[in-house]
Amino acid sequence: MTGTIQELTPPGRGAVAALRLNANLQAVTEAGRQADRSLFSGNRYPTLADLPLNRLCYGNWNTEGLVVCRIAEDVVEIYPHGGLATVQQIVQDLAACGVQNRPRESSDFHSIYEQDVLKVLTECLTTRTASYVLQQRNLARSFWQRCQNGDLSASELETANKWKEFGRHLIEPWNLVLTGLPNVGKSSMMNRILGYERSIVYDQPGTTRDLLETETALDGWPIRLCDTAGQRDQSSGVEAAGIDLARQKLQEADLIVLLVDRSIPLDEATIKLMETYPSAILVYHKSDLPVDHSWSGFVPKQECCAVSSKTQAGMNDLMSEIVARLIPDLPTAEMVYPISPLQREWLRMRQ
Ligand SMILES: Nc1nc2c(ncn2[C@@H]2O[C@H](COP(=O)(O)OP(=O)(O)OP(=O)(O)O)[C@@H](O)[C@H]2O)c(=O)[nH]1
Ligand SMILES: [Mg+2]
Repeated sequence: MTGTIQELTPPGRGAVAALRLNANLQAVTEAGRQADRSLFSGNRYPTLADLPLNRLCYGNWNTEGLVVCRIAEDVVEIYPHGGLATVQQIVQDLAACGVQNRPRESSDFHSIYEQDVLKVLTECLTTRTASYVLQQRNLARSFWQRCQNGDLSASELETANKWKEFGRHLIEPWNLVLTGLPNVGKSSMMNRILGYERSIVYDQPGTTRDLLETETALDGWPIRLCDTAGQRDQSSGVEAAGIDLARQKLQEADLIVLLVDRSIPLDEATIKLMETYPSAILVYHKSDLPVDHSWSGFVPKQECCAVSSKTQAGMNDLMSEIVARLIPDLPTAEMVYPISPLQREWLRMRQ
């Protein structure tokens, strides 16, 4: 039995996938019966061999609903939903019938480039980041071709390197980690930023034990927000393990938000935290409560925002500050920079 099956859509997430089967459909159907594989079965047209020409036909492949269209005597296009498992199942079932998997057309630079960018596009989490990927798709093709040939100027290389991290974050969220002593309101702030109750809030210290990560978007930028166990030295068991995890997470953070509660006396543990994270955004939390007198005259090193998760006062300013710190600058419309691991590798080879 000869014949080929080819994936037409690039790998990655998508609503619909497309595959093209090129084979004698009668022979494939017969081979399917012998191999005990349930290939296509339609409501009106029971097997692939029964399909009429140029008509979209609904049916099932195993248990998955899909659409097929016979576009020539020996050619059927198959449109399952875009999950990887279904596509693999179709390819495997046909392989069991002797149909070969033909690689995607990817031999020339343009199709490699196009597939790579389309994969990035399917991984974008927001329309804002997708608009940057689309801009690069049209702008950067000749740039990357010249990069292959070693024809980039020093200033082009410099620009590409400068915006490399920005390009990476178009599909990888920035890591934002909340920290502070127990009970300062980290979980309350997490819920306020997200707009729903993700994290347990309770009036006793030591409530959050594990890391709680959730993806969200601020101003159209993808952010992985992490709530952590409150840091205190006299802890043991599960709580101490949670604090260890929190400290590791803080090392990987792109930005730390350090919360302090000025309604209670300023103590050594709070001062130590402020010294440990000098580049954090410092949040004077629970700003709806009166400030304890021990804070008078205290001037921290960090930028600070007064915020109340209870009344939401200061919340918008804090969100703007987070975005300004993570993305202080934007590339202009004519700048080219890498947006995928493959493009970063192309750039690395030219350094
Ligand atoms: N007045 C006031 N109370 C708040 C505010 N934010 C949180 N709280 C209260 O502070 C207490 C602790 O809040 P959490 O959000 O659980 O604090 P946490 O920092 O996550 O605590 P741990 O997980 O134990 O480290 C709760 O009783 C909250 O209702 C605020 O802005 N103003
Ligand atoms: Mg908590």
